[in-house]
Amino acid sequence: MNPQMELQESFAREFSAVGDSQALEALRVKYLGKNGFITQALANPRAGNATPEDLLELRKALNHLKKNAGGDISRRGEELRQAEILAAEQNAPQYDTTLPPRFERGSLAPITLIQREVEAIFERMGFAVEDYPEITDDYHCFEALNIPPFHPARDMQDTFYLENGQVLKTHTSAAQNAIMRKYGAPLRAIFPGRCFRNEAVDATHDNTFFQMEGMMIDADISIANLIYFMKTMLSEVFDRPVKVRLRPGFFPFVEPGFELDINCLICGGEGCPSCGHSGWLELCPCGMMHPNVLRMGGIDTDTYTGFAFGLGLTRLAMMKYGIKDIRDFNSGALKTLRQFVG
Ligand code: FA5
Repeated sequence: MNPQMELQESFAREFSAVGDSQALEALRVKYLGKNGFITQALANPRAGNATPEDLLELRKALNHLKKNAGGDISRRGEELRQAEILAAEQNAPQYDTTLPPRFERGSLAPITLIQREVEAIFERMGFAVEDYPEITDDYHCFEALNIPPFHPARDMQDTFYLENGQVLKTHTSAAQNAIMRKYGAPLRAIFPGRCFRNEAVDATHDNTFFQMEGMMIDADISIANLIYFMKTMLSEVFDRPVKVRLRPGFFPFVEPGFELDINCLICGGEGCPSCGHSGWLELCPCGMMHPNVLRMGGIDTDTYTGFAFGLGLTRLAMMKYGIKDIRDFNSGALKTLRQFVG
């Protein structure tokens, strides 16, 4: 028998005995690997005292064998792989998907809870809820709010600048211009959002916190309207009359401007670390929108006036849920957050 016939027979015999991928791979290496029988036979065909024509024929036959063996191996390999996957699936542990989960149940974050509550209150009063990006530009965050470059009011809101010159918004007021341009007057909208400031962190200040801005523009809007909406919102949030105080406050985008403080509900006004020992918590600066801001938003100031407020949503959540330290919100303080599961 010539070497090609011998190899063909022994390959066929061993191939038919293969039962799994490992054995198949071993067979492939044995016949077709670098030192495999067929590879070696092709590299060095020996056929007694064969003529060059015989050797040529032998090479052809060996190449044919190599091609067939390779094809057989890859077809069988695919069959074995499929069978092995099926067997693994059948042997995998079976899960009863109707069983209740064994992991701990989560909850909505306190900020989300308070945000939804305040949104619902304002929606009932006819306000639209708007969204605005966290990354904005200098124009929207400052200039369109009557804060030109180098205005000292910028010092109060040091922020994080991106390499392309954009900024992380320091306050939700950054959306005022875009919303005025989008809707024109008359307008009632609130826009919650995450704000960022480069400032020292303590029990009431974080570098990342939430605000909720509100804006109402119409004919004859006055401070009385502003006070009415603020009081209604706060007494609904706290389910009782809340003591508030208005102080004059300076913000270049309102005139007149106020600071609306609420009596600290954690210490009842006695003074504690949560209110900086003052008994009051600065919650909601507000004021009548500055005519420059209205005009930059495309509003006709002969016909319309408006008020705006910037509610500290994270601080409101602290008051409502008795969370003493603002750092608990972003630090994954499970002891605090677990209270909201239920
Ligand atoms: C502003 O951001 C103005 N844009 C608010 C405004 C809107 C005024 C419309 C007038 C008209 P202020 O920097 O004071 O103002 O922040 C508003 C509220 O956000 C604060 O009262 C406070 O409740 C909250 N706040 C501010 N800085 C922080 C901070 N670092 N951590 C947590 N809450 C903060």
